Amino acid sequence: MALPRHFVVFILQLILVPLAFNLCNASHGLKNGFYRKTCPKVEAIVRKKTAEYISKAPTLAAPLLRMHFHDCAVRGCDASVLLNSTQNNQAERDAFPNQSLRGFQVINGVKSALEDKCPGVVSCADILALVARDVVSMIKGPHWKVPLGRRDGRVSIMDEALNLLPPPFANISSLKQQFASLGLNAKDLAVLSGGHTIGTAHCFSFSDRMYNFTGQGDTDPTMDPNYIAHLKKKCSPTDVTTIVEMDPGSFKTFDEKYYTLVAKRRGLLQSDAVLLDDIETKAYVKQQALTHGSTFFKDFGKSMVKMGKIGVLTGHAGEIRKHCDFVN
Ligand code: HEM
Ligand SMILES: *[C@@H]1O[C@H](CO)[C@@H](O)[C@H](O)[C@H]1NC(C)=O
Ligand SMILES: *[C@@H]1O[C@H](CO)[C@@H](O)[C@H](O)[C@H]1NC(C)=O
Ligand SMILES: *[C@@H]1O[C@H](CO)[C@@H](O)[C@H](O)[C@H]1NC(C)=O
Ligand SMILES: CC(=O)N[C@H]1CO[C@H](CO)[C@@H](O)[C@@H]1O
Repeated sequence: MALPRHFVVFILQLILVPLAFNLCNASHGLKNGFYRKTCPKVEAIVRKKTAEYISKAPTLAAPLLRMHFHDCAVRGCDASVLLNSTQNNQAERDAFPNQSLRGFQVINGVKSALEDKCPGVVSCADILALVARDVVSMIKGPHWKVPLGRRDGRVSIMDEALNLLPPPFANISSLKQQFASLGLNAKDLAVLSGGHTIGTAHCFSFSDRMYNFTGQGDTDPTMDPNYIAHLKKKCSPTDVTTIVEMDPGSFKTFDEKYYTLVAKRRGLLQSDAVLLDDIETKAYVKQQALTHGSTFFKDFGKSMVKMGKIGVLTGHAGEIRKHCDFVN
């Protein structure tokens, strides 16, 4: 007896739709232990190689954390930030906000160590996520589990980095909006800005706050005037080379002091200061300042995992680059 045709179709749908859905899901998700069979020692190799660099040059920790953010904010976490410009294309890393990115040699060093042990297996995008985690934990910050399985993109466009990376003078509404478009909420913004507890900024990233805030030769009224006086001694109005510690005194240590500074109106960038302009981000800053960062480390790991999932390529999308500076 033949089954009615629509019944067969219905049964097939019952079987195929969930199957297709599962396949889709599997190819969209990152997971812990992604390389368990293909490169079981991946995390140990990354950590060892990264430690070699950081022990010689501890200040590389900051730009390596920042590099993962700059990667994820443009085209998702697909290592597009690492691609070199070519004759026909200016890549993200040549955009103005990338001028001060450093540490590309660390990523390439880690990549070649991995290519020795498991050639063609571990993506540059996963390396960026692991290195960012490792450098933070090496300078006394939190440690978190990094879900893996990202693949590398083939496209990198300078203008996208110019348009998508938040400028240091961004106000709170545009910061919230930019983060929201990445799937990150106001709390993530307050938490991830805490990355500015390490590293340095060039004078030009905040000189308008000291010398020409509204174009009238004035200063930013939201900044502690004593701090402005202090910064003016370090930075002349036209200085393009000097760098200043973002968290003076502990810029090489991942701690919670960033929030104490911002709460005291001593956040270095305008984008730090404006966290006090929104109820939610202000509450977070005040709370961490008051409680000596009671939840900051845990929050940071959580928000970094969330950031690390932005727009990832998985499954058969993209490729596993052989060299992080170039598409295959
Ligand atoms: C909220 C929006 C953000 C803005 C507007 C911003 C802007 C900046 C700017 C202008 C600098 C200084 C660059 C220079 O003058 O050399 C900087 C440095 C840095 N940023 Fe951000 N950033 C933001 C978010 C983040 C996030 C989410 C992270 C990581 C979780 C991060 C990590 C860093 C680090 C570690 C440095 C120091 C780099 C070094 O020492 O070379 N930033 N950021
Ligand atoms: C990629 O470009 C950088 C400069 O932006 C250069 O130092 C590096 O050598 C280039 N990479 C390769 C493999 O040519
Ligand atoms: C924030 O900055 C954006 C972009 O520069 C601008 O369009 C907007 O008017 C500003 N908002 C406030 C409240 O100043
Ligand atoms: C201050 O900014 C205004 C407007 O952008 C500009 O015309 C002026 O030349 C600047 N002054 C200084 C001292 O840079
Ligand atoms: C590290 C790096 O590649 N920096 C580049 C950033 O962009 C400027 C141009 O704006 C290049 O000169 C740098 O080489």
